[in-house]
Amino acid sequence: MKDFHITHICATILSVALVAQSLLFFKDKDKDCSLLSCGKDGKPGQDGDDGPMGEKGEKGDQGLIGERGPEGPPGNPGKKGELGEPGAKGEKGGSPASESLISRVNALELQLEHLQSAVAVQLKALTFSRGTFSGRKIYMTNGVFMNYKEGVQTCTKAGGQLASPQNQAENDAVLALSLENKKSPFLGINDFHVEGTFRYPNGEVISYTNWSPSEPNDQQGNEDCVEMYDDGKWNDKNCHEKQLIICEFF
Ligand code: MAN
Ligand code: CA
Ligand code: CA
Repeated sequence: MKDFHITHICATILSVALVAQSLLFFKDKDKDCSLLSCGKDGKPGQDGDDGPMGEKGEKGDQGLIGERGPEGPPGNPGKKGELGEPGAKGEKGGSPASESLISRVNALELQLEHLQSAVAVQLKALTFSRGTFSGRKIYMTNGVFMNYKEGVQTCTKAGGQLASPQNQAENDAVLALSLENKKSPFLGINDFHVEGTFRYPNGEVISYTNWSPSEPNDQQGNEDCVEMYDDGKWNDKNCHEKQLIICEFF
């Protein structure tokens, strides 16, 4: 009887233990707990500390083109360009030195042409109102009347000399200017040194003459200067008279 009782107690303990074990391992299908351990949800916990910094992300897409910036300083001069194609073979000529001289002369000739036309234009403008020209000589007047000595000084001071025509063309140019001014000019000719021998202001004996008939007559022994009549002919005249002053520049 006593053995039976002990056996019954042991059997009961064993069965209780089995039931408890099965309850512990039988999980509620919705919750991560066993039927014995599931209870009511607790209060939410506090926020945890910040986690460690993540890894660097991938490079993003390229941005839009920015606005044009201010102009920069000028750059350094570029490098010398490559050598061009060789030119066609020229005609047989002299030495290389003479060839370069020829091209230089050609360039100078071109410059000379430009210069000549530029001078021609200036001459036209310069002589438009109060001047005429012949060859390289330009004749100008300031319209003032002076005696011979004053006239020589005025023209010399201006960098020229009293008009001294040395050929028909120059005589015509002086005549044209005197007719414009309607006055007879003094010429740069005198016989101060030797009576009857007329010279230019530089002392050279004159090489061209255009005397009026019966001139020079040295009237009253007192005519050592020369004027031009309105037909272009010359007359010896008293140097103290006041005549139109025409200067020549060359
Ligand atoms: C006349 C001529 C000239 C002379 C002048 C002087 O025209 O006799 O030879 O020079 O007078 O005014
Ligand atoms: Ca004289
Ligand atoms: Ca005279």
